[in-house]
Amino acid sequence: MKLTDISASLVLLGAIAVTPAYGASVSFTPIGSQLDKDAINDLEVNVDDTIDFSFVLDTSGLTANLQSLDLIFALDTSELIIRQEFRTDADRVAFSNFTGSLVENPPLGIPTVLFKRSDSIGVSPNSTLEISGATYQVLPGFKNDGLPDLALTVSSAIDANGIDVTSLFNPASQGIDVQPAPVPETTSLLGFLGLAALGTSSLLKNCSKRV
Ligand SMILES: [Ca+2]
Ligand SMILES: [Ca+2]
Repeated sequence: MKLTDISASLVLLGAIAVTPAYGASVSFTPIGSQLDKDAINDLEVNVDDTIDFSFVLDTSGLTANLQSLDLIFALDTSELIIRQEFRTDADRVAFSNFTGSLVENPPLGIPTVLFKRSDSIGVSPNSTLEISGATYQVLPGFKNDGLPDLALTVSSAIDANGIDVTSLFNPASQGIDVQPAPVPETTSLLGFLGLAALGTSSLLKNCSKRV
């Protein structure tokens, strides 16, 4: 996949639901769940919660070693602050070359980094390895806006034969929206307000009787 395709991939993120992976994938946990009507998976959290994420590479279905892997990683730093991010020892062994560079004019409008991994040997097919981990903390003002707060896209994958195997990674993208607990339904909120009003009026009546 070319860099010019990145925008299209990321724009599609919000509409892609996470499906069980039977082939190659790069995915993160927790995957969240569907808590509302927008397509992106959600994670219900509170301010100051810390969330530990684990990022896993699965090379199932490839026919030759994976020698090059480019990942686009976006984080909404207005909702999540980085407490720690690290590569695992397994990742360092598997990919001796590693770079990270900021993507200019990120399509989602949130800080986005292109991480490139490569190695002369790489990772054999049908392997699973945790490549990185991170801890993020929820910032005040986080919201349910149906947009990814954390998004991961496989932008390029090349095997030992020089074949572009990017399309074998499924899903190609994963995202999650951290959000607060749902607010009460409008009807029950109105009911509550009605009861409150009744309570106020009877209180006033009682007061006026005493006067
Ligand atoms: Ca959702
Ligand atoms: Ca959010």
